[in-house]
Amino acid sequence: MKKILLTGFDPFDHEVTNPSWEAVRTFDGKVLQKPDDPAQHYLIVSAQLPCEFYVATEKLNALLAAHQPEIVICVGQAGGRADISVERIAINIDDARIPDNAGNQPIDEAVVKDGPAAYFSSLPIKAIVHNLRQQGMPANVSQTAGTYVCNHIFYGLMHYANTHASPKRAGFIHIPYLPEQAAHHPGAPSMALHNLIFSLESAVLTCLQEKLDYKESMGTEC
Ligand code: PCA
Repeated sequence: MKKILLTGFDPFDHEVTNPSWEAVRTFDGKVLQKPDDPAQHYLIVSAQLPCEFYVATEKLNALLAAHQPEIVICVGQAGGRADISVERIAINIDDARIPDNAGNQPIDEAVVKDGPAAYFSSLPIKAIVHNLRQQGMPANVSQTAGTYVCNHIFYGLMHYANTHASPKRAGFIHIPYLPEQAAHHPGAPSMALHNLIFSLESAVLTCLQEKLDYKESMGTEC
């Protein structure tokens, strides 16, 4: 059966949970049908990545080699963001504000030495956002995944996808805090776990359904 790989991260920065893994873990072993061709089945594999530079990429590369997934969506927490943020671009830079869970704090280092400056997501990012909005979920295209472990894994994923036959489609989605995390960050936005799960399933179904992305304005001014 064809496979879809979803990844989430360990908690980091004094949090006791990470919404990305809490949402992604619920998909493990689930089988989805292609919306326009229900005879085609896809098995979802969920994996948890450490919030660590380098080791997370090694672990992801091993998962990609072992499962040869058609589609990969890596998911991470973006504390302070209100929307499901579908990332457009991964950049070849690590610049850590805080040390990762292993104490690494790279500053202005390339993710991949001599790699291209950036890679674009190969997910239908605007179709994902469009469909989420249609279903009542706050969603947006994000123009930056930051310069921490999420951008690092996103760039590593896209580098692998651009140098191997699979995955055909790959990208990154940032999600807000869970309400129980936001309770400790007064004023911070959050999203309930069931809405995060609904949104990720919608994103995966959009990837299965849409061959091309939508041409719809979702850009921003500075
Ligand atoms: N968010 C961090 C790393 C792990 C996570 O869930 C980030 O945005 O880089």
